[in-house]
Amino acid sequence: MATELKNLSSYDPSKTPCGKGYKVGIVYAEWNEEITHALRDGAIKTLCDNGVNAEDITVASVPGSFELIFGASQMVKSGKYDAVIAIGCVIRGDTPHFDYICEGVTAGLSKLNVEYDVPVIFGLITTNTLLQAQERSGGRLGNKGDECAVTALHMIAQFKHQQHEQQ
Ligand code: DLZ
Repeated sequence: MATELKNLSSYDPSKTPCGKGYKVGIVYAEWNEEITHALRDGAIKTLCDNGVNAEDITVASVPGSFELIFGASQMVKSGKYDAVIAIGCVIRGDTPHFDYICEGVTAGLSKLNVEYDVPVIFGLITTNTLLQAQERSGGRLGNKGDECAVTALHMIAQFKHQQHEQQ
């Protein structure tokens, strides 16, 4: 994430689609909850600030980031949502576990994006330190949850109608 150059919370509201009537699923991991709860709350606030009704947002938790794949998959397959935001935080430790989780989640969420017609937004923070994660979850570099929410709105606005026309 080249976020030293871009605050994750900065977006132009005048260029952000209104989310009225959009249905959004959010799945977040409880691992590193200090970070993921802040990301989740940022995403919810930004969706609501841009017109999404609170009752049109469904939130589910999973134990760790690896389970985001299953959680997002269930939401996508339910057919209830126009977009799904997957939120997690993986902090590098002393073992290669970090790499396996990051690669697994990235591949799993990517597969969903290719195989289904519901955009899955990548809200996984992958950092070397807790401080770097804090900086990206409401700290110095903004909140990646905000960025995910705005991305979801753009993806829905861009593709929802096209899909309905194809059906
Ligand atoms: C096991 C593990 C480790 C070491 N680190 C993290 C992490 O930094 N962030 C995270 O979201 N989850 C971590 N996990 C848990 C895995 O994602 C997963 O929940 C377990 O391996 C069980 O499948």
